[in-house]
Amino acid sequence: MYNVKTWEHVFKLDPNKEISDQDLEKLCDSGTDAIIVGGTDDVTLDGVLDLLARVRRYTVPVVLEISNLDSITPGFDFYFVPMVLNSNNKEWVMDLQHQAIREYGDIMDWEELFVEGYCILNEDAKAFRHAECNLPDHEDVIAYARMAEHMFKLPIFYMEYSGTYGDEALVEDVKQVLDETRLFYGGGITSPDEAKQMKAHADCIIVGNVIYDNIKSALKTVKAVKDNN
Ligand code: 1GP
Repeated sequence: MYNVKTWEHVFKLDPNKEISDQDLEKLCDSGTDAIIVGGTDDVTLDGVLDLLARVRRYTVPVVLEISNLDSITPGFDFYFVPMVLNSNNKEWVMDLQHQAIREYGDIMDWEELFVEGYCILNEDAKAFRHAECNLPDHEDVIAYARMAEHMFKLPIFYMEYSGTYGDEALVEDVKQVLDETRLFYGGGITSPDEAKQMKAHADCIIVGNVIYDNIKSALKTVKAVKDNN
């Protein structure tokens, strides 16, 4: 069985974006640790099922990052559930999760479920507005990370800069306060150098947009991370 705790590199595919079979094959066979299916806008069950079926042809583990109740489906290896720690609206912290468990609690395999303590740090990201976030300062982020590890015992703390390259010094400082909780970093990684730099601090980096903008650079981020060991 796959061990999420050892993952270092993950590609995130948006079910609302087109990807060719050739590019998908390259991503799945790249040596990445997993493929996450997830997005913010117009995530539909059809889009999720289409990607699930296409990624399933390969051996790479595939994860559904749940963005809405309508697009949840069986068949994934894991389900990642975002809990947006810096949202102003309790809905994104626990109410959607509560509804999902009300609906699917009887059939859930709890071993497949991982809660991600999300901290969304790019004010211009769609997810930031969508989840009604406030922008935390340095000390706020450190405190969210500590809450994730010591209060909520979350397996993952996710620094989400979606669309922009984040603050390396902050990622480094967050890593210092995490021990059991894995630090995921995502946002604006477009080159092997950026991948390497963020991976120097984060346990796992998530590569998204560049897949659609420059597949060659996207693929190079895998080797950059794996060679760093
Ligand atoms: C998005 O963190 C991921 O949820 C990756 O971000 O799309 O900017 O690479 P990018």
